[in-house]
Amino acid sequence: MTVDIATSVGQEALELLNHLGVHSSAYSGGNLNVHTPLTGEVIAQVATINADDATEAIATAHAAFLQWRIVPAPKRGEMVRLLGEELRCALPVLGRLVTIETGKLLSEGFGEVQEMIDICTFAAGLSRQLTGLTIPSERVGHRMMETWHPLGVVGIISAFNFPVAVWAWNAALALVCGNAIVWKPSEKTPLTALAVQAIFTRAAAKAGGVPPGLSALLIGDSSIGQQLVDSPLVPLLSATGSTAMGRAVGPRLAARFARGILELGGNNAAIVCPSADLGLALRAIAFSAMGTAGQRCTTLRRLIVHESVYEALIAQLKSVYASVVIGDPRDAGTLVGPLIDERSFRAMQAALDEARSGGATVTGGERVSSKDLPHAFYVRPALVEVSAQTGAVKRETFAPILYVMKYTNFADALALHNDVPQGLSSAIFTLNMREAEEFLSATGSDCGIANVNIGTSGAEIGGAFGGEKETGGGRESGSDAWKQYMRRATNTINYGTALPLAQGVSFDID
Ligand code: UN1
Repeated sequence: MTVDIATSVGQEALELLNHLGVHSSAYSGGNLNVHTPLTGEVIAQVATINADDATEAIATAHAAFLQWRIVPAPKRGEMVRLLGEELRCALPVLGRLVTIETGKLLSEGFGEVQEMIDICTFAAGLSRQLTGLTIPSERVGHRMMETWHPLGVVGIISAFNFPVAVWAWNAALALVCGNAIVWKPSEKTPLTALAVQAIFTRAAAKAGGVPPGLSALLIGDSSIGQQLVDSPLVPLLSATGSTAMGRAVGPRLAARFARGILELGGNNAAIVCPSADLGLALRAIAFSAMGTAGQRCTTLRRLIVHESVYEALIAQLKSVYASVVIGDPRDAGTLVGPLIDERSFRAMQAALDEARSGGATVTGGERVSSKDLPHAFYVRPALVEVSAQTGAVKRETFAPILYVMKYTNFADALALHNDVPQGLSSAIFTLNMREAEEFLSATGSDCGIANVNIGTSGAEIGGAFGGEKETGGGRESGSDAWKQYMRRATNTINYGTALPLAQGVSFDID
């Protein structure tokens, strides 16, 4: 099989950037080569920022924060609503640019921008609901309450695979909460970041009253990320990436008592029970395991199947894996686009070799390329049948590899499910309510996301997103994730004339 890329991807990317209002000086003649995974060619050269410029941008963002925090929250929400409106207009163009820069399917590129719009809608509504509690006081003539205040500059470090949606999760909440934002995107995806910054600038101009530098974009290497990690002007850093990155970032944040929202590696599993609707499970597994070429944090990486349905399900999966269309993600029939780069391809092959030498049976996983595209890495997704959960099965390899295991007892399946260092997303396929409820209970899945009869990926923005264990413990997006972006104050007000002390303590100076 070969992959055929007809039109010039580079030319298309430049047209999209131009359409989105990014000036050509931002993406030509710079020192950072930007490759498209569709062909592997260099499509732009972006200038990176130096340490002094980054320091200045953080200081300017702090100054902007001091003004933004006194803008009433619903007015801040109006700005975010306008950001959502700009994104709505930009959706087809920005979505296409996401596809060209990351290799995800067009519908996934559009979906990513939709996710940005959705969080803006959520945050705009939230701007009128940043509510605290009124708490009964134990003292006569006293009232207690809780208030939520803006925090400061929020640093955002994002990964290549969701280059703009994860920024939006953080940006939309941080902004309505009264904070400034400073963003270091992945070096692999600066073009979509430039486009989003241009969109933000338009929304801010429409809103009016937005202080300059409220949202800064810092394109640079990991040293720029480290500046965000270490800056005393950044009280909260939200970082998405590998567990190794989180291990480096976490202690440095802790050393200066800064907050971190860490969204790190996942090793997500699904259990398929005897009563499962196998047709539905098959579709869910296919999307979760092969979608985005296995490059989501939430990608399904382990499948734990009851022995009674194992043969039937694996046979069907094998035929789906063998026939799935791999190719140009801009084409309507394609379901699997390219891996981001050669490094990712090598990591996939290394994991498959390790599994093979451990006795696993590997179906698929080979490179699917044309002679004309030596620098693009298209692969057939791999199904790997293993008898034990060891070695590579316990690691996250950011590629479309699905390890398949058989189980006999439900308790063993649950134990296997939880016996990995990561804890992001999980799913069970069953029509048995006891199994479903146990999976969701305190003794069930140990992940931040646990689903019934849907796959592990493709979460909506309304819920809190994040996971446990080596996934880092952070929560972004919906529910009450906004609280992390604010400073909580507990207030006690004495409206009486006496001064009773709490816990009945007496301290009489007369
Ligand atoms: C990620 O891969 O970092 O739930 C985010 C999902 C998407 C977000 C993934 N909504 O798959």
